[in-house]
Amino acid sequence: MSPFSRVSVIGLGYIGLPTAAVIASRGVEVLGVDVSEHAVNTINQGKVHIVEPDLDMLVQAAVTTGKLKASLSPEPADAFMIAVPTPFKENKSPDLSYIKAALETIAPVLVKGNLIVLESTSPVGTTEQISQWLAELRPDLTLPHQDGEQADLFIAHCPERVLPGRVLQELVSNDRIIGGITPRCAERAIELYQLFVRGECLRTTARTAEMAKLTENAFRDVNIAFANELSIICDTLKINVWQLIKLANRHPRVNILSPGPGVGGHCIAVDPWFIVDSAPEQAQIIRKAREINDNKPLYVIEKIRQAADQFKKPVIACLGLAFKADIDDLRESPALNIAKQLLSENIGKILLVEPNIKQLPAKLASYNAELTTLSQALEQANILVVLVDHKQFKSLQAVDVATKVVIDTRGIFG
Ligand code: SAJ
Repeated sequence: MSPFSRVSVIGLGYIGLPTAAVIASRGVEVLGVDVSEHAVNTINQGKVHIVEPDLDMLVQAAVTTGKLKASLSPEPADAFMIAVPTPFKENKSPDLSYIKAALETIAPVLVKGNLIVLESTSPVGTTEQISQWLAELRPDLTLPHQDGEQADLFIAHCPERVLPGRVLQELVSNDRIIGGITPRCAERAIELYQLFVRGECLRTTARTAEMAKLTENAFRDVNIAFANELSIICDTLKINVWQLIKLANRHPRVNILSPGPGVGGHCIAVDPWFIVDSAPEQAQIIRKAREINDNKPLYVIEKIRQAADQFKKPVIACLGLAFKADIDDLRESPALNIAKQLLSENIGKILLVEPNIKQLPAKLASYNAELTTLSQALEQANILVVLVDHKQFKSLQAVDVATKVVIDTRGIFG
């Protein structure tokens, strides 16, 4: 018999809600807890407040069968999964305040034998810190950082690793790294994940699990920085970077990623800073990669300024605002920031094309900007800036843009 008849998920965002719904779909009772009344009410109506393929159907089914409920306040459960944001502060040091607030919320309902799993991407040492915080919040319970395998509570880290746009498949099929403060903590967490994960559950320590997740995203960031640096070098040397990468990637041990207008989203542009913060002297390539990727949007803006200088009345169409292809997610999007900067500079008429959204975000509202269709943009613009490789843009032919100056940051025209 599974020791988990009731699971509570704290934080019902891009990770917590899909996780809660998948566990509920396995017949386990799930209580999701969130601070947002809007999120809680929406979920209890069987609807979703975030966009992710098929999530709406899964949540509706889980709520209809009564297995998934959302609430503003916690209740007792066998396991608590914490999936709250871990942003960084102004000085790029990690902000763990959401984790601390989640612990303060659940502390009163914890009982001996409970498992607490941290899913949020976190700096090394956070899981141990959770154990220390819980010791302060519940002095009547024993914790694994002090009492080891004899402790009343089990605490582990199992970092989320799903790719936005493929969350429901990857939640089930990805291997999971599960790090316990003690080996039994990890074993207990593995039992929980085996309720819904088909991939392998790999046991390690909490610190290694924390570092593994940061390493995965820093690895990708460094590789994207390499591609972005290459694109700037190739501009200088008048070489087509896309053709160059295609050729170099024919080597059996070379696999260069794609340059772009910068790195967006809530993960890759954030997590490497946690490594830099923990080991500032040693983390040299990782820091430099972050800087290179953060500077890429400025380079793109400069290219657009130079193109605009060639026209009396520049009309600049920005193709795409999302942080990557074929999603509606504008969080930390370099494309959105580039568009915002252009609007603020008054360098010409700016047309914004984003087929995946119906309304512009508030961030752009103050500029009197409007969403434009792709065909309107093609009619009106003399400069086209490809910022996202959405499928609608990839179907454009060279003849469609033959009369325009094209700044193609994603290589859709090769
Ligand atoms: N990008 C490029 N060039 C590339 C690949 C990506 O410029 O060749 C850009 C994208 O356009 C985007 C950003 O990088 O702006 C990040 O996109 P992504 O697809 O690389 O990653 P995310 O942020 O959607 O998800 C990542 C994933 N991590 C890895 O692939 C190592 C995912 O598995 C993690 O779960 C997620 O971060 C997370 O939550 O940490």
